[in-house]
Amino acid sequence: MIRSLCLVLLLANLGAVDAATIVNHILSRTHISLDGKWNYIVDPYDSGYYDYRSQPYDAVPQPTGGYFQDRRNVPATDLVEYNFDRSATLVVPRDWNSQDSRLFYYEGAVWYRRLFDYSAAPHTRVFLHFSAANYQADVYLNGEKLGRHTGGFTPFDFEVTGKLKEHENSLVVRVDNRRIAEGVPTLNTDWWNYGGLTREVCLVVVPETFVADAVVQLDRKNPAQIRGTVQLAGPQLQQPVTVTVPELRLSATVTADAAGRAEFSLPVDSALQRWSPEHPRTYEVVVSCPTDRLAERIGFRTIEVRGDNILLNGQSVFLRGVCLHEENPVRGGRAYSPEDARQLLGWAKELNCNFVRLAHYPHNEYMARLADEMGLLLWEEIPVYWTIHWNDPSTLANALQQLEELVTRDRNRASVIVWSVANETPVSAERTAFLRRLVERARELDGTRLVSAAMEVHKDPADGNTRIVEDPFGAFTDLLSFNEYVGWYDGNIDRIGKVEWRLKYDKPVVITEFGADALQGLHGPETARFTEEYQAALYRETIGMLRKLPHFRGTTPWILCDFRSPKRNLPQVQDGWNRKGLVGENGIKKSAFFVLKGFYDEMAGATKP
Ligand code: GCB
Repeated sequence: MIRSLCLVLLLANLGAVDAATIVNHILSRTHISLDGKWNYIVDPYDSGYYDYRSQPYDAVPQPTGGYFQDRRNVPATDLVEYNFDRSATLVVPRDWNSQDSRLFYYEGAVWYRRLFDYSAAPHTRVFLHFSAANYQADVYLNGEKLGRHTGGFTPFDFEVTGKLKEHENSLVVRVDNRRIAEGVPTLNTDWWNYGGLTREVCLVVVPETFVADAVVQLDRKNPAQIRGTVQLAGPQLQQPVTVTVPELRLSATVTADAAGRAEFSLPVDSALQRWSPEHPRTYEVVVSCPTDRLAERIGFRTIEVRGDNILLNGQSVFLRGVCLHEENPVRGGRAYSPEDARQLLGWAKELNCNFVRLAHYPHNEYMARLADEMGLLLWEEIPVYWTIHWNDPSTLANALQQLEELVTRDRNRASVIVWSVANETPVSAERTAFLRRLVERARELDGTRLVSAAMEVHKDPADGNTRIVEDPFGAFTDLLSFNEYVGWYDGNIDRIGKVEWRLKYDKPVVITEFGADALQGLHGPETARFTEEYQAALYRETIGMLRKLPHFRGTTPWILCDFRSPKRNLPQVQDGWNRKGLVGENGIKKSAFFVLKGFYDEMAGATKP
């Protein structure tokens, strides 16, 4: 579905994105794929972007150079020092690091170029859609700059109606993955900074007036009705809009207002089967108007917090979770495909999870769609990670933009129950104000889900065994969710049994990380770091401790699979990998996998630990 123009103008006002309109839910639309082999030029000195006085070539009306021009068949008399036609190719979608060994550690600019034909159909509009590009993308079509997008994990697009030729359109994208201090994330993270066109690129063709967005949910306050909004875009806005759920014989027709917006509600009765991990039932929902039709499968459920309980469809649920990075450890590189999603979520299912934390940034759209189908609840997050620039308005604007792009993409997914706005951020008034703005925005965009963040634990200076969670930001979240590393960064395993917890808030407690590094196949005594035995013992002890923790309602241990991190340099053990996975880089499960599975098998029958 394609988002409304007004939202885009709002984004433009934030100064974070130039995109003309956002195409969303492309998987439910007919689209023309531009995936496959793209020619590429590695440009570490930005020679294709700046002239020798460091002025961008694309900033003046008569550019004198720049790779975006894609000069081809150049006469021998002309001086042109690049040639896409003679350059090698990279596959899109995929990160560049795992396709060309010279690019393994590369952080900088790479120019991508794709040629394609297009036959325009009358009375249609065309959007060029990117499912993600890390981190900044400058996009040019036939020598014209379409715009720039900042943020590595969310979709964006540009309207290209009237700009396409029948033959050999030249699409050039400069992708720059340099880490920047004021970015989201900032310079320092514990994951690999994969660069490139990491997700699909396509053309989406829609009618002149089209369904730009449709939000369809079970009403949180009154679950006897499905409620939603439809947004039309185009010249004929005041049209009738019909929403139907054919399997339930539900239908409502409303007329969109002058701004193209329509609100609807559908009464539901006992025939509606609620979506849940045990019964992941979805229904086809069709949104149509005289000029357009859109259909997608949507599940209906409620999620809320009452006291220290998390209620799914009004029933208490214990979250048997695990964290995931968007990485395929066995093949190497960013996960990007439905098959990758199936492998990762399949392991989570084997653990007997009903919940997955997609850390630390928005994962590809297949994850949430497959989670809907497989019956996994999701925690989705934006990369407000560690110590970003809390006082920089452009950092906040960028974080808000990434949040909007994520929420707008996934708010019809029944699997998603939590929007997380941050991970392990240091307490300060500026930080709390920044995060509160994100919470407010998440609630404005979607009033039906929980909002939280992974917070930190502090030590009681007066008592070496007491750990405190008192972050003032906890007053604004629905869950008391925090990461703890007692037994790994905080003492040895023997400390775990001695720890006393002081939690400031009476909210459902979800431990969003605990864990220990272990090299798959490295064995030794339980006291020896990096052995499978140490990791398994830490899991056993931690589970014992958590069972006694007041308000304990779920956990997502760190992490399902080993993942690459340039911070992890211990030879013969880490070699550039964070080894806290329950599954090794070879796809083999470590002992701790089975310890956690044992706990989850037991919890699957219970609602309280
Ligand atoms: C954390 C971070 C996570 C790291 C993990 C670790 O607290 O949230 O991103 O990878 O610890 O392994 O240290």
